[in-house]
Amino acid sequence: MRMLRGMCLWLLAAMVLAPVARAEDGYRLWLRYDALSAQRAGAVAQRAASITGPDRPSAVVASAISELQRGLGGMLAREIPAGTQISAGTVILANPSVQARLGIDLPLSDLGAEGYLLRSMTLDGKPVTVVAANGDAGLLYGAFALLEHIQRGLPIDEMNMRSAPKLQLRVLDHWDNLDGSVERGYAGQSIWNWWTLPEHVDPRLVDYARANASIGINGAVLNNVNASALSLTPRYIAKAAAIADTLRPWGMKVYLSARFSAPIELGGLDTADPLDPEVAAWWKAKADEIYASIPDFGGFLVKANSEGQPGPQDYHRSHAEGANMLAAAVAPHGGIVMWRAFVYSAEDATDRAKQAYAEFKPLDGTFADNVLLQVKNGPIDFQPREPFHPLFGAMPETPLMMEFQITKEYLGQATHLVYLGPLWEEVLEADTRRHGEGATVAKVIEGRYGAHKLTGMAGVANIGDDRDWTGSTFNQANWFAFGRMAWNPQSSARNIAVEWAELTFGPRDDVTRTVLDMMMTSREAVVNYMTPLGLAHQMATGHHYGPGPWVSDLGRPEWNPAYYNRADKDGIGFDRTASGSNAIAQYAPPVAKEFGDLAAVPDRDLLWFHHLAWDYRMRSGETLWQSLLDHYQTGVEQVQAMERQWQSLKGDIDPRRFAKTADFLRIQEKEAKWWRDASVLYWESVSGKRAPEGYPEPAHDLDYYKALRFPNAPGH
Ligand code: BDP
Repeated sequence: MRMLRGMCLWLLAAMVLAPVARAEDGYRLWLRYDALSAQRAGAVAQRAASITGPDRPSAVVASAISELQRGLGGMLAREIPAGTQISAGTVILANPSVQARLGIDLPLSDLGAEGYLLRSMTLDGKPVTVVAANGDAGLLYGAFALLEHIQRGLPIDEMNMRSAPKLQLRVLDHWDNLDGSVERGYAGQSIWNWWTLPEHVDPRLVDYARANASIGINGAVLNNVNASALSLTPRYIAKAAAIADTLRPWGMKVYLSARFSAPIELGGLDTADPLDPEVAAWWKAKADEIYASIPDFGGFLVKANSEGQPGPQDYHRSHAEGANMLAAAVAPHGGIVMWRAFVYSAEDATDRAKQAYAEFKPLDGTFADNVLLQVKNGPIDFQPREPFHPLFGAMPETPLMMEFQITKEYLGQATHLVYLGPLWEEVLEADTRRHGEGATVAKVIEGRYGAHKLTGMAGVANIGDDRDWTGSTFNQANWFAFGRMAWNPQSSARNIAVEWAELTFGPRDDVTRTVLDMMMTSREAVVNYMTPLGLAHQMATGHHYGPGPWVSDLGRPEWNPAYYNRADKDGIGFDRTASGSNAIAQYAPPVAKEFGDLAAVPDRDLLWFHHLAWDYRMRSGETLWQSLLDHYQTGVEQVQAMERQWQSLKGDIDPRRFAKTADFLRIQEKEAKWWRDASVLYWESVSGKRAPEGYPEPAHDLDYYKALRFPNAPGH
């Protein structure tokens, strides 16, 4: 007993004396700013230990200063003074007038308003670090770049870096509903505390804005594309304005998804016809009202005539007529409209993959100057793999904005570890062949081929009120990578993964190598165990979580996995060549030729474009059947390898983040097997083929998998 008491006292003393390490729960994302080693801190302090900047810092510059104080303060474990003094180790935030005052003249002409330059210099014999930019946002982004550089352990005494965004609008689309739920959200509830806004703004929103600013994101659409008209009422405009006030000092604008029928629902009109003068006037007044509360309101995002949403076609008007009417309402205030190209119709029996192109291509050149067409990366819907959307490159007179999905609706949602960088890179690197060779999707969205001015990228956010924001540590990498790709669509997914890993787990080569390897395999793994060889949309109904290749009884044909796999006794795959839906004809001729030719089409897109016999001989010499089986099994093995790799980091990663990832990888392994077994059983049942001896035995029979239901799956 005495001994026990002695031990307790000792424990208590140890707890009081030793600072209790803060549990690493992922909240800090990649902005961790942990204390550096004494040696490193000493070196950093010689270049970055105090701050000065413009005489009267704007709110955005004040954010840059506060972030430098927070970041350097954490890493150097001391207070970081900010003032007018320049001494050895001052970080100088230099806009053109600060430069003029100090007699420095760094070349800023190609940096635009948001680009920055970082330079180690000596001023009056004092070593300093200059963050130079034309505008406040550039100073903010430069401050974050400096902090990142230090966090990654890179030398700071010979810095000479410059960077400017290649796209103007770098926007998160939140599919958040006003009741706090998030469509396709797997990280908890919405971070917008709609109910208590505007009086109470959750301080978490500042951290949200910081995180976005750190990766160059400059806008957020606050509400779901399946929009409620309520978000346009005075009550909700006031709430949005409070959010805008919170995000503005971090260089971010807010946007709203607009419900096209709002003039009826809110305005009491009996039509929402875009050519009706009363309708146009209603929207104009609505825009004026919004701008009175949010002077820098970004504009509207619109999902129209898609999946039951109202739109101009309800009045036999075109998408352009609808978009242009809204564009006219926001134009006097400098606002824009992001009009989504994600449309397919219930009445139209055409291959769904063809419908958006068919709808929008003829409208090229008819949109107002302040409209961007927001196009999903592939022609169907955020699948683990799709070929690039044929609209890219096909509408030279219209600014096309990329829409990626950061939340992993069809890729295992929050639990599966899938780094999306390689998926996005694959699309951005794809050569549209529309403007000669090398006209990649990246260059198309950078606006290289048209006279239009606007450029942008949107990412459907994976953020919720979970403590770690995104439901898992590795999902944070997708938010991070989106920001990087939106800043520069020609970024390398691998480099981004390295940056993220170093910031997230600390710059340790062995850890980074392992994490990088896991990340770079993860996307191919999910393709292998869910939808190999160009299959798509095999997910079960509604929640889109597990496998459902057998589903064929839904209200609309193109909602059914069976519509996409077309599997029967004779073969599998969707014929999109000239003998089938001829969707390939929507691509530039050299691309169409490649996709249409069995000798040229990449294996990864094979069944997207071709319907083939189960015994079709692949280039590898295997039959298609054998190849499919191999891919499913490879996917499972890749997940198992990720698990082993992660376990090898035990002790190198803080316990909480380690354990959660380990648990999630176990779930992923179990579910990868589920995908393999359910899919293979179903293909066996339609083809009459059997997996060879030695192939993993499924844990259950097909009926078992068919009977699984998940009424409470999140995000649905
Ligand atoms: C699909 C989602 C659905 C979205 C739709 C969209 O399943 O929840 O509303 O896309 O992008 O992927 O509008």
